Amino acid sequence: MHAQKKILIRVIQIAFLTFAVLPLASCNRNLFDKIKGKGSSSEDQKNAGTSDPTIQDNDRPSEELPSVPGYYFICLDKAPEEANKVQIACKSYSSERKEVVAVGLWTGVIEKPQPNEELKTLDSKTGTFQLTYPDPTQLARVLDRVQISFVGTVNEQKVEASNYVGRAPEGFACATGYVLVPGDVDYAHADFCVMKYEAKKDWAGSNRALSTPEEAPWVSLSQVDARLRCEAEGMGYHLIKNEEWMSIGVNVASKAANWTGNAIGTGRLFAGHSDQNPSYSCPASSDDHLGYVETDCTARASDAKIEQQRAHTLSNGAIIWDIAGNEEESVDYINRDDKPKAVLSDGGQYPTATGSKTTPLVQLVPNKALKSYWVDTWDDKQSIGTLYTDVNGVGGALTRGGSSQGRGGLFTASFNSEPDKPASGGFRCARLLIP
Ligand SMILES: [Ca+2]
Ligand SMILES: [Ca+2]
Repeated sequence: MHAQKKILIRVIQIAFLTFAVLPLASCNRNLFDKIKGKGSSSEDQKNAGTSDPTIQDNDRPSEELPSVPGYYFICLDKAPEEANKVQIACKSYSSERKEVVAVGLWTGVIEKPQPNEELKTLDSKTGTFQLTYPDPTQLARVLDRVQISFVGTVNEQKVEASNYVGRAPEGFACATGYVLVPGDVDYAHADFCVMKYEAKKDWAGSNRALSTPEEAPWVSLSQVDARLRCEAEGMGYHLIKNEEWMSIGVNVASKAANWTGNAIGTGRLFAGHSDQNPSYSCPASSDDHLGYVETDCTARASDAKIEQQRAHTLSNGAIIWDIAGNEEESVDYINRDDKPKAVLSDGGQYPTATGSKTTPLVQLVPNKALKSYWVDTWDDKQSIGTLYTDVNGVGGALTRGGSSQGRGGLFTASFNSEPDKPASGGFRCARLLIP
């Protein structure tokens, strides 16, 4: 058996050496080293100004993400179903970051072999691999040591490429005001940075979109203008995409600490400030423990309605504010003519909604088939949020999350805004870590 393993690894190594594009392989780490450089270290965060909480102009990230012409691949590790196994799933993208279908041979090796490591190809069509470790404690950062190569065709073009690691390196810190979100193999498929708070206008006159706890959210920008404000922040910055929103959502919902009963599915998922008390949106607090407002915008540590908690915790420990309530938020997604259908007489509950060809329901809310912890009958009773769609041909710009007025829940979705007209809520910017 042991000899067979050795032979298998040798075969994979030969395949790799035959097809790999080694310069691209070393590109991964250079890329992240470069990203780590500016606006991300704790030193930078200290220098960001203690007296003035706004981000200074010279803190604007100046590094440029390398452009990769043609096609590339991003690989992520999946949460293991068994403690000593990790699966790695790769997706192929065009340089415009559009997902594309790759047809060909995927091969994988472990860069720094360890005793008893085995990289098994589960599906060479989709680029899915599995590693088995006798000792689960060896699993940490395994993705960094895996190199996967691809030779085949994408859109009928011959392609040879290696993978980008979709996980940020250990110790990576996002720019001031942003938090790191673990990518999800079913959605964003790579780690990314996102504003910790709803975007705030820089009243000092720069017109920049800032992520600070102070001030009320910047509202009433159209989706088009929100997109421009985010892109003006620098290379890689953009209005949050729906798949990034979903990556946050499935991560938050999978954490017991975000449920009022402190167990997944027990009680309610924190619904944010959405009870009309007060009946307007509020600034956040620099103290993550003060996640409640009542009567006015004074930040409080508790509330009779425990589900009104505004601060959600991600699996990496990062805290993100107001994703479920306060102001609904524009995301970079439009579906005007083929909307999913909500049963409005049922309050837009997800279990009675139906997806469309363009927007399957799973793009708005997870299901059991996708995430084993999910229960498909969950609805507003669990405060997961609700769906609002108008007739086709009207609006179509997607907003997510509830507002101080109601519809609380981080999976709340509405397709009613016109892309170029002022949206009723605010917005949030995100940043790609990889091209
Ligand atoms: Ca309240
Ligand atoms: Ca919000």
